[in-house]
Amino acid sequence: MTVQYKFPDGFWWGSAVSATQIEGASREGGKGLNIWDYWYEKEPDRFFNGVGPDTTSDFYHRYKEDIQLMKEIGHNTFRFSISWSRLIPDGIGEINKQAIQFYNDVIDEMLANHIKPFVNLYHFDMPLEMQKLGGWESREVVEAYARYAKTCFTLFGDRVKKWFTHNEPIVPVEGGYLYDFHYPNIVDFKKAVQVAYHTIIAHAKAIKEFRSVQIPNGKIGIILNLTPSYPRSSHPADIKAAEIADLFFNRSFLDPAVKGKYPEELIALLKEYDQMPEVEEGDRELLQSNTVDILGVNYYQPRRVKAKSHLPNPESPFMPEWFFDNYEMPGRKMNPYRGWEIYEKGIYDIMVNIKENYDNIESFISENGMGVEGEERFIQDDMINDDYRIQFVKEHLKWLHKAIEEGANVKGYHMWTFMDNWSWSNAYKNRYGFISIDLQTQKRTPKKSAYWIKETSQNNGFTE
Ligand code: BGP
Repeated sequence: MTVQYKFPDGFWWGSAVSATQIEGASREGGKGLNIWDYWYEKEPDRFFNGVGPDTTSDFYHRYKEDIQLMKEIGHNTFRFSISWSRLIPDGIGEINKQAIQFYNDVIDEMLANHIKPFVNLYHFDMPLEMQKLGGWESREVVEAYARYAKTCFTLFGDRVKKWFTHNEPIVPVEGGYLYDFHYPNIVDFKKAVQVAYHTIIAHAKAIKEFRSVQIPNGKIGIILNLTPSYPRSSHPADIKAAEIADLFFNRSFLDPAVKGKYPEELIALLKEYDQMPEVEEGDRELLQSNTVDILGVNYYQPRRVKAKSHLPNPESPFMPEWFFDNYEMPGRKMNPYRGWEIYEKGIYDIMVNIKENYDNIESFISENGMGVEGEERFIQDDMINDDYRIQFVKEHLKWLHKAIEEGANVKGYHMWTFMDNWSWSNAYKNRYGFISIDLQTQKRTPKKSAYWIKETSQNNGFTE
């Protein structure tokens, strides 16, 4: 059969999840609390319909059934995260044997079904005891994380060959320290910079541990949400606004992770506004000598910006938005449920940028997807007919295919997400999965897109 959009041999087809969003069992199996368990206890109203992270999609108990479904829909790879507070309940002390057993079982079950595990170490889920020390504000927590990372490599590295230090590390910075959508709900740019800096130092230390453990054929990377910054116009002020947004939200992690150093322009800007973080001797060398082997790219939406129309209030908290205004492009295509623009070409622009400016490092799409509210509207013959999701994936894959044809070193495409899961404050509002979940019974039912992805992975591509 001739396939119109054919992907390279061995292309990784799969999906991604994170521990807090699917495991449930938040107080079972010896797990310690993390900031989500704690924040929900404190402020349940900040979560959609008051639904918290305690049960989520119950993967902790149903992983066998879920892995069977993954196999059935053609996954050859799957990314999950280890919950730091499950493995080391207080973040630094004793290792929880039940957690070792659980993650061993998940990994073994995946391998027995020919699904390669991609494992991420940190997905927004700071152990509560570590947050009490200041979370990423604290250098002590950086050290604890490096120990946790080493523990994971040692325990699971015989079977797990793809490792990731962080998922979207800019998000806890934005959510927890700038825009009030993650615990600890602080608004303080200088702390945000410190948190971002410590996250990348922790990342480099984990890579150093990884190299010393020496996992045969092992690779380590980071997963970044790259949001291309498009200026409203070619006016120099708009272009400058877009460049600054790019520095803050993309290059702040992309450059140190891939190139081992921060962009000069970012350092100059932070110095000018007296917002530099505290650094320690040896940090620069640490970053330089511990760059990634592989880059995961999460892509959902572009960022459109324009030059500021008004000067910022000098009395207000210093913010990235002191340098640009967000721009609503007329006629933009929206996902109204999530409030995110859909711009498929963005995926291509990111890959061209990585090819041209980041040494064409090995990469893959580690998340892309579409959250839709009220999907039961689309049920026909007991199945959600999510044609909009199939369309969304196709259009993104076409652009990805074009980037690959032009030489981008892209090895796979993972969807967010495998089955409907709990989202950080939206809980189960928007559904993203190939598999739907009935929250009352936890029954899993493949959506139409599950059958589509199965065929696409089997054919290693698709025809329009
Ligand atoms: C990414 C995160 C995921 C996931 C996804 C969808 O930023 O890595 O954890 O949640 O976005 O976003 P949301 O759940 O906020 O709709």
